[in-house]
Amino acid sequence: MSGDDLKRMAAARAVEAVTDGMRLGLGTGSTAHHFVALLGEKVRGGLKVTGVPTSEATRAQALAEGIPLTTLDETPGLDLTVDGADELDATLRLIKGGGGALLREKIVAAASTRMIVIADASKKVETLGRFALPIEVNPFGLEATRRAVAHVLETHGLPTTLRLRTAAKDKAFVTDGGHFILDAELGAIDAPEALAEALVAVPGVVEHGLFIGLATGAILAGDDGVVEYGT
Ligand code: ABF
Repeated sequence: MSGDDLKRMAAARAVEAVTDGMRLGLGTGSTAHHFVALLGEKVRGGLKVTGVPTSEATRAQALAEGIPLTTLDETPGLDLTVDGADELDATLRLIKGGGGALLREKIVAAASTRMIVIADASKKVETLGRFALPIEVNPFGLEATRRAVAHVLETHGLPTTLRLRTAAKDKAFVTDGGHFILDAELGAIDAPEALAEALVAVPGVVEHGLFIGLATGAILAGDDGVVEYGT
């Protein structure tokens, strides 16, 4: 099966967990895109849910699917967030942010009772870090922040890379929140909790892609079927 088939399989299993009246966090990325599309079919069939999108891209898709939307101001507590991930380990620690939506994704996940990660099984790793860690930074004082982040990462001895726009390689990628992203090729992150703490202490760092203690479950699709972890 193709990677996209696997993502759709995981998304389809997650839709089965959605029941009438649920207040949902709607994730971002290609796997979450399948979830929102399949959820839209259920909504058009009568399922009653509301959703908080984790990006402008997901907002547009959910609106087109006819999924009723709300905000965390109107609905500060969500029942379930379903979102993708770039990597996850055996204790459901994640790296997210490859799609640039990590800040709203983390805010929405933190407001949810449950967070289920949907992904193809190749995202599961022994140790986080093979995927470059996104670090969302305020554009003000970028180089000073970059130097401070490099100091935090010096144990890894690797610089960060400013993420550029796909369409215009000479311009920095700008998140929905108006921030830049530094990507850190760390290879392996032996102490995710300590790194997360050190990064948020850097003035100018808005958020980072380590999601620790947020995911409560995962649905992973591989060639030998769908495996569910947690709740
Ligand atoms: C999003 O989903 C991002 O945080 C993450 O980068 C992405 C995973 O990508 P995909 O589902 O397209 O594999 O939540």
